[in-house]
Amino acid sequence: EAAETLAALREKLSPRGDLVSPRGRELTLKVFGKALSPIEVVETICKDVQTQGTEALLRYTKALDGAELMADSLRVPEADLKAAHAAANPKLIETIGRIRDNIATFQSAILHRDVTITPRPGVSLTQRYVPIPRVGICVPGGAAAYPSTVMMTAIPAQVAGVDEIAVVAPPTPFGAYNTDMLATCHELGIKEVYRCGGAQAVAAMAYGCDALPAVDKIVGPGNLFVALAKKHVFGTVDIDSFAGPSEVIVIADDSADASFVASDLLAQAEHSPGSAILITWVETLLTNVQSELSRQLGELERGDLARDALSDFGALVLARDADHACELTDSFAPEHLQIETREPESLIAKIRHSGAAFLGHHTPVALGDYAAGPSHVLPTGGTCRWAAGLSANSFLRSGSVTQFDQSALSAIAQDVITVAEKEGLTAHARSVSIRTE
Ligand code: HSO
Ligand code: ZN
Repeated sequence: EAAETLAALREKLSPRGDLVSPRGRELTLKVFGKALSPIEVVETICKDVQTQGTEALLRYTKALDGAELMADSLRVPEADLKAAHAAANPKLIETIGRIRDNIATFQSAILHRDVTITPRPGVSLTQRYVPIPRVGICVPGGAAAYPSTVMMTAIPAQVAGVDEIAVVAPPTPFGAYNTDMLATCHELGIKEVYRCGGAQAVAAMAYGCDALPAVDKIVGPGNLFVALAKKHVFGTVDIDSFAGPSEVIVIADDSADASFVASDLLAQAEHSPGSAILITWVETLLTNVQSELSRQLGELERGDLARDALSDFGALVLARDADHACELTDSFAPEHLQIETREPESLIAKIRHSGAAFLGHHTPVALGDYAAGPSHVLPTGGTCRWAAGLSANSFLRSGSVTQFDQSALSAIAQDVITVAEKEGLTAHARSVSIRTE
């Protein structure tokens, strides 16, 4: 039964581009003259921005975000970035500085370094890593402002040595008009910030237009339209991931504090949509967490959102034992995994799939969301079976460098010629024999 509940939740959490909500139907009717699915909306917007450039970007920004901007007011003036920084609470600026150090320390430590081997005399084989030149970062601006997302994407990119960073945020009070977000950009040395969001911003970054030069890779979270647009432009540019609602599985035993566990589930649920799942084999803990949830819900600012998210995407699961809990977790493959047990190290060793894991009673996911060092941009929807979270390495591209001297080439020449002749590619064979005969 536990496995079925989790499988149903997993299904429900995968982003669906073919469904139209009543609000979506109304808006698309107004903007496009007919009801379209989110996928069709995104395809139309991307095509228009690709062929009509800045004009289409501004048109959709007006129609969908209600902001009337001009080609020259799309980019936030540097004076506004400076002013937001000057007006920001000094405590926020100091905090950003400390968090930047934490993120940069971890991200620099894990950065891929060039590897060269000399398997035989006269042979040099290198895998080298070079930064992606220009990166676009999507910062959401709907229900809340996310300065943390600027830090968790831009700092890894800077550590990797990316030359240019462009930030897009929708023209809303929580987006491109949010002074904390703008102050964060300025503190991090980001100069290019654009007032646009949604599929139109993703398309503009991918195809480029007069007002927004094209980037090479687009990262960062967003709503379904942003996610679908990133998928649409993949191939023209690289993207980080196709992100759905945020998720956590908390595994807890009798050493866990029910009030801590409930606070972790609620922290995830307030993302709205956010999925929060407890797996335990201790029945009393499960009941205690349940009553803690009702108690703490009443005290939360976003309590109503969290309550809805818990009933839509939450579960309290009673497993047979610790091994069963690990098995259930592995097949769900959660974005976040929190292990609040006596020996979390022994459990994480049995779990292969999680985007990010947080061990012990003193490591809430919120610590990773804001300050620890690894990025909070993580694979959702079960994609951590094959995808990694964002890191400085996401902004590097690897390439190989090969060099042989003449005697090393002579030693391997016959192998090349044999396979080239099998393939009927005699010019290939000749380019070797001409050097060695
Ligand atoms: N938990 C989110 C990131 C976030 N939390 C931003 C708070 N602000 C996805 O990992
Ligand atoms: Zn979070």
